[in-house]
Amino acid sequence: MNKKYKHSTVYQIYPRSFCDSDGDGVGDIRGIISKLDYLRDLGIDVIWLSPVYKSPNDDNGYDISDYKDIQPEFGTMADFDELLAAAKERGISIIMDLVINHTSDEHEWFRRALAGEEKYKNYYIIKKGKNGGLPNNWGNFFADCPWEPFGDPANGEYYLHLFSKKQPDLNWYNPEVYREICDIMRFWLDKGVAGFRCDVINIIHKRTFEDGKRRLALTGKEHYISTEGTHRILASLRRDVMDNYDAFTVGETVMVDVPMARDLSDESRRELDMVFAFEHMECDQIGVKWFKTKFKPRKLMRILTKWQTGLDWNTCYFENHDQPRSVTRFTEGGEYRKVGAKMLLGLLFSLRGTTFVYEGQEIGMTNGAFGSLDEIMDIESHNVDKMAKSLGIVNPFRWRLINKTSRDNARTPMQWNGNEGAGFTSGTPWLKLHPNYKDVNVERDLSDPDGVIAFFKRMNLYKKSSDILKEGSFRELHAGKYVYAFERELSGERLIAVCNFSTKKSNMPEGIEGDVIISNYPDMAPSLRPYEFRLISARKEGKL
Ligand code: ISL
Repeated sequence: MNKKYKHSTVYQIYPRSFCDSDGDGVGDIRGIISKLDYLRDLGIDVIWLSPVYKSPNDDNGYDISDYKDIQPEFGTMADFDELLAAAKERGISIIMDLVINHTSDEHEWFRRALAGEEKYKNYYIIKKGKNGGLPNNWGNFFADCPWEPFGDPANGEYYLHLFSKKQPDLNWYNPEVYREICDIMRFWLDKGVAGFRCDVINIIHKRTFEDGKRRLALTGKEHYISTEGTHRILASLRRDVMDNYDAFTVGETVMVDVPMARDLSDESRRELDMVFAFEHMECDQIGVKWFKTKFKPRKLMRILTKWQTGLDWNTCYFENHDQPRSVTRFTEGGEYRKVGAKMLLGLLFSLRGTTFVYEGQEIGMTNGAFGSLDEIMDIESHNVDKMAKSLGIVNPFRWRLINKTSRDNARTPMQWNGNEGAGFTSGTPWLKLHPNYKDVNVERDLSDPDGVIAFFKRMNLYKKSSDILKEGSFRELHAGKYVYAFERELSGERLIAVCNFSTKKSNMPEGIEGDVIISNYPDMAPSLRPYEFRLISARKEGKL
């Protein structure tokens, strides 16, 4: 584990939606530079920058056409260098998004492959169809078919794309691909970036291309989730590249269980520093991620406890650019939005692990307010609509499904102030602003001593100053229908976090005594109020 970043607070920026400096409706690098003081004041140590590389934007930058250039709508390489330097001046490091499972089909490698250059054909996974059909029966992450004819369909060749058809998967069996990626990583590390968030990193190596076991979604996944091949590649990348820069890596690892996550981040294996697991993000879904069901707090508590006790070190996060907003998912929102957002932040900062927050979470931004699919830009949502339609699901139902789960819920422009454009842009935003920006915005929240940001800062500062929160062990004390309580302990000193996931009052679990150090209510009461959070310094003699 890279100790330098272990206790950092990491803030994810989705550049398209963060701040637009030139009025084209799309966030950009100069916009980010203009907000660095704000991030420093929040106590942010590291920025995770979602992709800013050149891209045709089929998947908002996760389809890269040039890994060593900047997307023109985000600015120039000079802007990027300035951002890096300006962040450094403020003590903020930057990690880049490393997307190496696939490139864009507009990347030069894929173009040259299509033009018939064998060398580049071997950069991708191109297979002959079987018996007049597809090469295998695999599923696709974006509700599509993962095989697309490669060049002239008459040739009967297909390329694999586990995401959009404009995102062909790279062939990690080819040592040339490995060398190219090492070169790209060195390019950014030489500039001074601190490391990488590695996109879907545990699926890069496919063990075989045989048919998979039939499933509702992602048939074939057993052939590529966390394979030994991926472990080998990660260990090599660490040895050949990361170690020379003391770089930090956090892997986005999909569909991992605790043992898999442990193997990917275990210190002795020297692969990734830490991983993002998803089980807690699935606590309100039935099977496939596109079917959300009613949130049951106890399920979230069980999963959190399982991971807190199962791994020595976790990434703690409730939001990112792929997930609906936590305050909408895990609280009733509305009149409880502010107190609920604070409760979730209190919980997040009290867990053992590195804290990751997503832009807007610090003011309790909510899911977008979209009226129909026309207002949604995300390719995944459009594919889900097509798939649901082909299954005969009629429209009010399709829309209900998509509206709840769309990744665009997290991608609405950042709400900086109550002026037209929300301080995000002077032009027309690329994605519909949430109309609640007049109430929910940074300027207004900052001017409120009881605002979400003020609470964020308190928790963030407290965690940085508390060895118990930083290094203490984790023990669940109570996981009821609504109330979650756990203890963090270090050398006999104990802190207890208590959360009420209800709009109603709840009793404090028995046996918890001590002084409240931080709470999201201004005063004390015998029972827990709606969405109340308390961080308690436990009396040493207290029985638990
Ligand atoms: O979106 C998801 C959950 O709703 C995930 O299934 C997601 O597709 C998966 O976690 C992979 O995400 C990453 O790779 C994708 C990209 O679209 C996502 O934005 C990125 O975070 C392909 O590069």
